Amino acid sequence: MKFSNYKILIPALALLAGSTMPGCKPGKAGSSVDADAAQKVYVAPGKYDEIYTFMSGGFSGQVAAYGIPSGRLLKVIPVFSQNPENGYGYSEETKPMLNTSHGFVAWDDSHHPELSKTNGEDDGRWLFINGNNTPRIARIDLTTFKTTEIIELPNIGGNHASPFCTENTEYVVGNTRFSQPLDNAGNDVPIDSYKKNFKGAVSFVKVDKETGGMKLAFQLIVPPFNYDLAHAGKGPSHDWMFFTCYNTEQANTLLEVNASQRDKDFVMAINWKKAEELILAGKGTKIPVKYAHNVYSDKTHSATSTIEKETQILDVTKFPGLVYYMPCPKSPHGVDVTPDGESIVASGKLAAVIPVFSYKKMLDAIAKKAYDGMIDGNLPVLKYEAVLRGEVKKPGLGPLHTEFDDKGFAYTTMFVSSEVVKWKVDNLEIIDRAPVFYSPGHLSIPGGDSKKPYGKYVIVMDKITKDRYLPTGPELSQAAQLFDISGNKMKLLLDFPTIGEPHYAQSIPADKIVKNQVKFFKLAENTNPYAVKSEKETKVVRTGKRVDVYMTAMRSHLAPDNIEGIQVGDDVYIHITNLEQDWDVPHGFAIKGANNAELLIMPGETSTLKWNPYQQGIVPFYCTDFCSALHQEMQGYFRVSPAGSKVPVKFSIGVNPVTQ
Ligand code: K7E
Ligand code: CUA
Repeated sequence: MKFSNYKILIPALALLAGSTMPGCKPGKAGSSVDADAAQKVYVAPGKYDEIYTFMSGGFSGQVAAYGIPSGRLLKVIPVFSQNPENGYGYSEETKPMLNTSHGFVAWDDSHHPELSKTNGEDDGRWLFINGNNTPRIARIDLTTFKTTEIIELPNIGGNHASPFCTENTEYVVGNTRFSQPLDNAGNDVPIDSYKKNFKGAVSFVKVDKETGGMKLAFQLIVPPFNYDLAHAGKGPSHDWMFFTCYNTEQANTLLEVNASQRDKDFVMAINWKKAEELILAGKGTKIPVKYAHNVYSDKTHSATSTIEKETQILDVTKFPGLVYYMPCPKSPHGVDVTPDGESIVASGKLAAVIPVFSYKKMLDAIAKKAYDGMIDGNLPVLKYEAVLRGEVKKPGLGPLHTEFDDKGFAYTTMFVSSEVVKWKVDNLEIIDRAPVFYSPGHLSIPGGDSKKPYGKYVIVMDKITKDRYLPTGPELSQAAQLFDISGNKMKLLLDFPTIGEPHYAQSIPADKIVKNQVKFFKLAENTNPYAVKSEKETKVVRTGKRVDVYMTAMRSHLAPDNIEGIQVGDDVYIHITNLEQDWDVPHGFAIKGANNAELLIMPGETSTLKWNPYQQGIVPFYCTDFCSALHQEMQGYFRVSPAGSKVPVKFSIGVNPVTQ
């Protein structure tokens, strides 16, 4: 979301909210930082941070892991974008991770990291994240910090309301931002036939309890609104999932104006348990689709990509009791469920209040049929007053997202008035507001969307940072701001720039992750077909125009390091096994002039670089990671001869090969 989208809205908002613009564009924060702030974020050299924060990279397509409270960047985890830094999406083993029904798509826009949950609590096993542009959900294994699975979602456009976990990670769920005709339903239609031909589809991806493996279980076909965000119920509301909808006007052009007409849009409530039962009872309809399912193995150290051909759908208009709509002012964005699962908070970007819906009242309204009309004939709209627990009054301008602490408070970001507002969940009274710099999107409290928030900090992610950091030309970084929320008043502690544009982040106490870390891969368990387990096994094999180089890396040499008999026009596959069996000893590999990135090979892993030599000559290669005192010696040469040359294939290390 870019600030420019809001330029037109600001006058409208000012009208809506009266003239009060609390906290709008305050001056520098210098004076509002306490003297002990530095001490609170100082993590001494050699000490660990208390919290991991996983921040989406937005248009970088990746995830960044930070330590909190220091704000130190620990790692960029490549997910949807190729990453030349370690060869993700460049090596033969990882290329299949970025395969889709559209072919190789080496970029995406990632917004919402979601930690896996057990009993509504973050369990530190996996991190899911959405690809917004070419709809996908990825799973990162938090024992290795590697992306190990990506599943594409058919029938949708803009996988934005995604991926949100149910209470025990039974499903990760995603919904469409850009409704569209279903993939195979004769979709060459006029765009202005939107209301008739376009649909939304909610994807329920089943997650295996043991392995985390994902499977597209079913999709619910829903009215063609723009579905923006979601959260699952928990505790009493376990069976339900809540989605914000905007563009309930069903406009297909100039949404800036045409999707801001109605006073209220909706929160859509789906009884996913009931949908699951219907599917199990065989009520789903199988339809042909095409989507990729990519899985990475830590044993073969490679990914496979399978194109799946079918999904099951349920048209919600045919099954009463599945879907209800709660009216929500106005163009709602975030929807968040309180830790007790009793209240649903929806933030209307253009609304002057924050409505808080009651789950109990929703059930009552359903039982009493307190309806305010129907959508598509038989999808009930519940009466606003019947489902409302109350409104947070005068919260500020442009409420977007809410998280919760462990003491009964909620924290909501205000995009337009650039502040975080703290309010009490039980009586909806505002008790504090803090300026942020500037235009916050999401915020993250450790465990803040779970049943058991850890509290202590809130990290607010800001879109605009002009005047906050040393300038870097026209493009300035986005930022995160860390607040101490242990006391009554929020206290700003720290600012730090981020990777890409962070939308959401999730944060978790470090001990839930540290104890499960994989330090290296066991060589004995490496089943990559091109692995070699010792230098003795290294070889170079020509098969027609294909040459396979089976190479090893070990401090401080690559074996073999003199290779001849390569020819112009060959497809050369260099398979490198890192023989090290120790923590933190990767080796790198790069070839002069190769139209590819380097590889970074973890201990015990095998990784393959494809190279097409196009001219004759001597071509050096080397290790790119300063791995030992003799790292600079870790190098070698290829000899490339003309196509059809008589130079035989030869490889060696430690001797000068005889030239013929
Ligand atoms: Cu508010 Cu994509 Cu979750 Cu950005 S979204 S901020
Ligand atoms: Cu291996 Cu440098």
